[in-house]
Amino acid sequence: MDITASPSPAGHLASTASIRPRPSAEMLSAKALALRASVIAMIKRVRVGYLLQGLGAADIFATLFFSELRLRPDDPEWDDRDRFLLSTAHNTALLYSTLAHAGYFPLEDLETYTKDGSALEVNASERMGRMVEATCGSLGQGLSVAVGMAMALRRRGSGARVYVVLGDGELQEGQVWEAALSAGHFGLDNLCMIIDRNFLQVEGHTDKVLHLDPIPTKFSAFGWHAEEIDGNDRNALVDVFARARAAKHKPYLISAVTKPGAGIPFFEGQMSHVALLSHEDADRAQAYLQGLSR
Ligand SMILES: Cc1ncc(C[n+]2csc(CCOP(=O)(O)OP(=O)(O)O)c2C)c(N)n1
Repeated sequence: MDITASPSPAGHLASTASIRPRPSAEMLSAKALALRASVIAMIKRVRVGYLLQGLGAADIFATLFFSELRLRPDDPEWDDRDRFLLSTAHNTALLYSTLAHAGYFPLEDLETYTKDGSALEVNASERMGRMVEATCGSLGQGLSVAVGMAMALRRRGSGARVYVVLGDGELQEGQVWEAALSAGHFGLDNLCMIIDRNFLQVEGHTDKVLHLDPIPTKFSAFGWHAEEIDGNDRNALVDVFARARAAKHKPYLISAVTKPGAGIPFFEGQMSHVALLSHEDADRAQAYLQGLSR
């Protein structure tokens, strides 16, 4: 699991991660299924929340946390851990499910989601401890934090990498583009940004609010490696993270096109930023997932 790093001749960090075998498709499929089941159980309890985004981004989170990120859940403060930031901070049914399934805290704690006194707030905050590297949620700030972390890690010769997930609507914040310019300028090849490209924001479809395409072309022009992939295709995600890890001299942008509600056919394609989940629909979804896990 450990990584070491040494400066490359070009002065950029070459992170020589210990070679890890490709994760099995079955393992990642089981993790994604488990995350979706936890998201539904959590939103079922509170009846309303970030259900569609949680299901939509489950394959990204499964691939990141169970294949890509170098972490030590039993030692969250490990200096050379990869840093993970959820810039929108609100997709927390999914984030907390992922952290619990990764072993950061007991699965039973998910039952305290949004309850008074629980650290599992609707918006993730540093009250969670190191699992939440920075309190984000004022949209547009996460990439700036990630750029600062990537620069600091590079300066001290760490091979750790920084991963930041942004919502696509978040790209409408000007601060994102200032940070993108800096990351390109400083050639931060230890930085990987994933856009959850679900075309969904509070006011409706992103194209109706402020047209965003072509996202990769825009980031390429800012000095990034950039590509768009199917964010619900775990094989494609494993591959793109490998390309990002190997890429040099530029930060890496992955526009991951996801389906809101992915994995539950009767939710897929619904476009509600905060979804109401009836007990009947929750039961149906749970029965559907149980059928898949048999
Ligand atoms: C600066 C700022 N403005 C407004 C909000 C309120 N807000 C929370 S989530 C959200 C929409 C975000 O859309 P997107 O990034 O696409 O996330 P998704 O809907 O896909 O989860 C808004 C406007 C905020 N948190 N911060």
